[in-house]
Amino acid sequence: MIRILHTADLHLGSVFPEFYGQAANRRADQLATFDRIIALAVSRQVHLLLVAGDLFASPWPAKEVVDCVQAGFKRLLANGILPVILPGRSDTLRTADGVYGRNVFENVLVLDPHRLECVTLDIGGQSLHLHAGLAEGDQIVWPASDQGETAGVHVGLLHLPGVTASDGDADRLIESVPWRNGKGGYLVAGGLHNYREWLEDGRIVGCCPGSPEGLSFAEQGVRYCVMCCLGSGQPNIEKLPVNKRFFEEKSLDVSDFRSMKRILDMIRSFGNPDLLMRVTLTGQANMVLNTQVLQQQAADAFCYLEINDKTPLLGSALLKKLACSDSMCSLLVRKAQAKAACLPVAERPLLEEAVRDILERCQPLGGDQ
Ligand SMILES: [Mn+2]
Repeated sequence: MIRILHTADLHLGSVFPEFYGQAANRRADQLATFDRIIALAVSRQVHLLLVAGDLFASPWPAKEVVDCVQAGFKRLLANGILPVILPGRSDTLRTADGVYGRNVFENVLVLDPHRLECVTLDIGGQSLHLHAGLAEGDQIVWPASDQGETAGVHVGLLHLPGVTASDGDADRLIESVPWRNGKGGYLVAGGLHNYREWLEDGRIVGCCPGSPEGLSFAEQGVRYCVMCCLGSGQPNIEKLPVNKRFFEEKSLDVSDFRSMKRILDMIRSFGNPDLLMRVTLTGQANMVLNTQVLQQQAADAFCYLEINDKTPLLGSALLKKLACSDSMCSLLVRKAQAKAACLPVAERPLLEEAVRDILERCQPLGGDQ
């Protein structure tokens, strides 16, 4: 039995410009997740760790990132585990001075997809053929050989183009795997940032584990690397959770909340230091919501918090009430409503944003306390 642990799309050293103060912490999380993958490879006593592209976020990762990866690979090699890397789009080999061209990873097998390589390894007397495929545009090219016929286990490595490729596109690409009709073949894929597996007649023929540490709100929930056992029978896979933190999105209908304090308490009740959370406020608010104040006062309950206010303002029952009141804001509200009525629909959000901004300042804590 050949045991393989495979991952892809770690994007170590990502810049994370959208996460403000959390960017450095996220980079540390990524390295912690990389270490967890190394530890899993060791504890599961695999023969190979395969990375199907985008190990690094760029071909020129920072020294501390390279140091951490070097240390991890050394640990694997000391345990008789071979690291195999297929460069991806982010850490392409096509850059002369890139990380893979500097001989920094001794005894690590780096496959060049542009060379259409097929490498055969001897794993405890069993032949393992590693085929590095190249996905470009809407085509995949595989090394030309009599691969389907050669005895042993066949594993293809492929970095698929575009994280946004639709399921159908990916399926169509996968259909081109030349040894898929042979026995024991398996495809290790990267490039899709969320988990995907491909079955044929109930038998697993390939798997893309997704990013092991989410990079954005498009990569939510538990993240995995995949353990695969290959031998004479069907491949057998196991999903192993590896992520340090979790992305999650929630929508909160605020129609029944009478104060900002209540909304704040509710958002805080979702809190978890391992959560990168996006809360979207919906419904009809009973007060002018100040998302900045909510965000500031709830942020410490999360690793990262983002609040989006999608409640309507101009035209809401709240503003109708405000327009008729004798408060300082009523004149502003009436003028804004009159202005909105003659503005093209596309320009109303800007006006709404301006009115919201002013009203927030007039009523910083809003509603009944
Ligand atoms: Mn990627």
